Amino acid sequence: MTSQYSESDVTKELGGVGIFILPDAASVICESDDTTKIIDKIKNSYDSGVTIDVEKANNITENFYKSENTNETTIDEIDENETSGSKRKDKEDKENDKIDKPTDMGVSTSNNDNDNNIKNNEMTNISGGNYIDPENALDEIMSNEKAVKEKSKFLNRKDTLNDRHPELCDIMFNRELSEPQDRLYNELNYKIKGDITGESRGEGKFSDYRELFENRFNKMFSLLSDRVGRLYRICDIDPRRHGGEGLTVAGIVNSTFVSDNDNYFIDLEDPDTNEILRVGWTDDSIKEVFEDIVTDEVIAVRGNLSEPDRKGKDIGLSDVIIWGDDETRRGRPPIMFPDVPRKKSKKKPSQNIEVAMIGDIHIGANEFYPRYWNKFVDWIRENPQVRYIFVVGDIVEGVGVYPDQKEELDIIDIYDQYAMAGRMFDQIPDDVQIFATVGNHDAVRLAEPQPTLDEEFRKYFSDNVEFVGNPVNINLGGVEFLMYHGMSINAISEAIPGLDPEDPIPIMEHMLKKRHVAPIYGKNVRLAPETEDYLVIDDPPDVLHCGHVHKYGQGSYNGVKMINTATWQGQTSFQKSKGIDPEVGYWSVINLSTLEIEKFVSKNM
Ligand code: D5M
Ligand code: FE
Ligand code: ZN
Repeated sequence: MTSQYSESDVTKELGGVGIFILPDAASVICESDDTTKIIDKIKNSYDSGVTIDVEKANNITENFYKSENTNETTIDEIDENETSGSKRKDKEDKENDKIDKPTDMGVSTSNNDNDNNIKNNEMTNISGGNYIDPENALDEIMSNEKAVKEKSKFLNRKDTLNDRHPELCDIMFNRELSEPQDRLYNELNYKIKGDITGESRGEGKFSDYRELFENRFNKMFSLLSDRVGRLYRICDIDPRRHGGEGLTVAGIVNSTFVSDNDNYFIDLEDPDTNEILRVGWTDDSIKEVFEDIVTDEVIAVRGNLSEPDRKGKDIGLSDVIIWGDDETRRGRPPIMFPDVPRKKSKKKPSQNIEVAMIGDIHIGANEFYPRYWNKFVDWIRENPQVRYIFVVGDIVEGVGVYPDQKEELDIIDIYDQYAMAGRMFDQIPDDVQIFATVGNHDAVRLAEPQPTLDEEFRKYFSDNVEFVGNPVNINLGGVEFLMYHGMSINAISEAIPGLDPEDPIPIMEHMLKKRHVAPIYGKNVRLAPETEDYLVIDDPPDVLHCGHVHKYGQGSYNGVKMINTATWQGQTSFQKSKGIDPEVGYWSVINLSTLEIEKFVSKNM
């Protein structure tokens, strides 16, 4: 009987559970009568989800081909080198480091710390080995002491971090920790909403973008309608019937421009028909609010529709223009953003439970500050009123996020970065619940909304860590948090005069006014073509928590508290070239009963 499996089936099967196998070995397995059994056996001997370094996979694969007595692999040498070379390396050493990118088979990036490793493409001497029955070879591999040792090394990646990153581990884990205090209050009920994780529906087609913008428009139209009596869509306007009338119309901002005569114009678009309606102002008084408008957002404008100056059946929207009003009437300005209403106070928890907020930890970066982190851990352990921690993404520094990033990496393996994060979070008492979202440095898609980390990274964290997508709404005992990493902050600050990413709060205020965390499509923000716009702020939160710009900020707008939690990473050379001067080692604490916020700074502790 010949196997119905092909080589690529085998690599896919095993790659799917994180086990790397070279095509040559796959073909040997395929030659067996009982391919399925062999695959199962391999899967079962490595717990599902275990990832094996390319280097280790090579060792195993090599064993498929060789009888016991030919050319032993270099595991011993590797171990030796890993231990002796385990000091934190200096810059020159780092230049020799190689970062293996994960392959599409789900293979781990390997920590190729030395040149003795057998590399993927450098498998030699295969044909020189004695071919043996694959099933026997497999038994042999699985009983091979060294292979078992290697396996346990991966299962215990967290425990073996000391070997690979001794200096960092020494600072954070080899120190006397204070006894954690019993937490003062019981847990609260919580509810997570607006998380794309597991809900992604877009298929990446262009038509999905149409659906995304229709959905955005519909959500905003309904928010704006609440504040305006009769609100028109552009496609509802008939120039012959409505010419000369005063009306309020909502549309997506296609573009804005100021004419040579200093008139202000907005081209509004209907998402269904793509029809454009031009709105203009001749008076300077509109300038300030006009400058706050960005492309792709949804606004409403009020004015008078002109009479078309020709007659005929083919009269369309391009024959008319709305001349906008200059004045606010009955509390309604001539240009309206969906905005958040002034908050009425809602029922809050009566106990003084506190939530700590942090972000942009950038574990794995040279510039990460472990001693500042220790201050935070100690403070949490010693403050029993804190029951929750929110983490706003960029948990790790990641790998390959920008050109030449590896020069600035202390931990060059993404799995080790998350394993380190897991160890660090383990020092937070179990009864402190952590909610963590992701940012542009984390190992998830860059396009927003971002789903949360896969299990292959989440497995390094204890049960008190709940991973969520970006953005996300978390209702904690009646208090609504909106966590959004903040990738759009740069784009918004570039689009609106007078804003500066070093001062994130006024920018976050625009998110609230626009009821959207990333209103501009393009620039440095990638939007995923989902069929629903998860980035719309459906319900105004009590607290908007962002990060990304590595600057601390705290403020309030119409009763919504805004926090930007700075970073745990010092200035990188990239940031230096851009003139970004980060604030390192900050956390905010909010009291759920009073919504009062306090700022803490590690270096002052
Ligand atoms: O972002 C850290 C800081 O660097 C933040 O101020 C944004 C800025 N940044 C990040 N990427 C870019 C690009 N591509 N251009 C300009 N400025 C950028 P972090 O996400 O931690 O790298
Ligand atoms: Fe960051
Ligand atoms: Zn970021």
